[in-house]
Amino acid sequence: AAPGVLSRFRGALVGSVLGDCIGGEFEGAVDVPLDRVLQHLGALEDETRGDGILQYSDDTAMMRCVADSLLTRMAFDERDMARRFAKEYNLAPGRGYGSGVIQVLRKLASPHLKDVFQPAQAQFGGRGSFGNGGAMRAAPFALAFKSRADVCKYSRLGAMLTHSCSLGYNGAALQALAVHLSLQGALALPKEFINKLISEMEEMEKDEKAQLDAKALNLSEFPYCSRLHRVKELMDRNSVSIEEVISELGNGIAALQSVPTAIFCVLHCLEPRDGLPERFGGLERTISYSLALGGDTDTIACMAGAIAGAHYGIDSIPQSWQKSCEGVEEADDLARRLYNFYCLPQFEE
Ligand code: R7I
Ligand code: MG
Ligand code: MG
Repeated sequence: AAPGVLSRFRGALVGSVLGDCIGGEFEGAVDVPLDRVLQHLGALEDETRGDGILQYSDDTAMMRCVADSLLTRMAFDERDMARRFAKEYNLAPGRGYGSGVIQVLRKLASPHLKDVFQPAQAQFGGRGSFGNGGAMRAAPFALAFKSRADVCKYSRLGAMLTHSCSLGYNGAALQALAVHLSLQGALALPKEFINKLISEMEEMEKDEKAQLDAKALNLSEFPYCSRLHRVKELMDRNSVSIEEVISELGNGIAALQSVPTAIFCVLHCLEPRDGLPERFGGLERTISYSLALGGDTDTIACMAGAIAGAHYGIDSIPQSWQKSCEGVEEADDLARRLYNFYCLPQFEE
């Protein structure tokens, strides 16, 4: 039976934390053989290792800030969210933040700051960051807002607090939309799922700023759309090698090289795959496969984990995996509270 809505909400945030914690092991690795991935996952079943042994990184730290802010303010409040990012960074600066975003987080801590979007705009010579830091924390927007338009609007604004390049904030919107559709069960029809994402991104990438950024960075005119078309082509193929996925879609720290990749991981793992244990369910396959790509593994697994968790629900996630990861209980609690918020009648369209 298809999971219920609450189970999907919990699966989304817990799946996201799991991807971050489990994927951290291989972040930045060039070549990750599948046996090493399976060995790493096998060790999670060892009960002598202790609870919460795998720590979360900036991906989860910032996702929690997003969720906390939306719940406390019961709306998107950019000043509140910015303050939480800055405070979280100050409390735990060693969580593996991107090297550029640190400067933004320091500026956001200033009580004299008038425009909270300004520090992000000063990054990388004034174009802003195209890193995947906006996308990695975007899932809670899909749990807080009902309409597709609101999910897009607020996930983009939330990303703009640190990422003012359109590739950065449009990547965040793509990730939030993928979670939004998955929560609604849209992955039951994978072709329609990818087509919906493409048509949403066509609208987003028509925007003047998006066109200017794409040109300045020497990309095609509709960079996300063209990657999503490649995802679609890869979906149609019987066998795809890891090398092809990396060369067609990327596995890097830029949002463009990681959000479509995470979406592909989910779609590819809807079915059993060679090399992955038969006992694995879809979420386990998705996270294992994301790790085997190497590169920005914590973030790709975190984004894929959120989309997959929203599809398969919380009961698909092994207890041993949940126990091994720091911050799972907190994520589960945030998901339950976001569910209650989502269900409030005054937020009906
Ligand atoms: O995007 P961001 O928050 O980093 C997130 C990543 C995730 O993988 C996390 O797990 C963590 O490891 O970091 O942080 P940014 O510093 O904004 O961007 C990340 C990196 O992307 C930067 O340090 C740059 O190397 C690169 N980058 C750019 N390089 C050149 N020009 C981002 N934008 C640019 C750019 O415009
Ligand atoms: Mg990280
Ligand atoms: Mg990362």
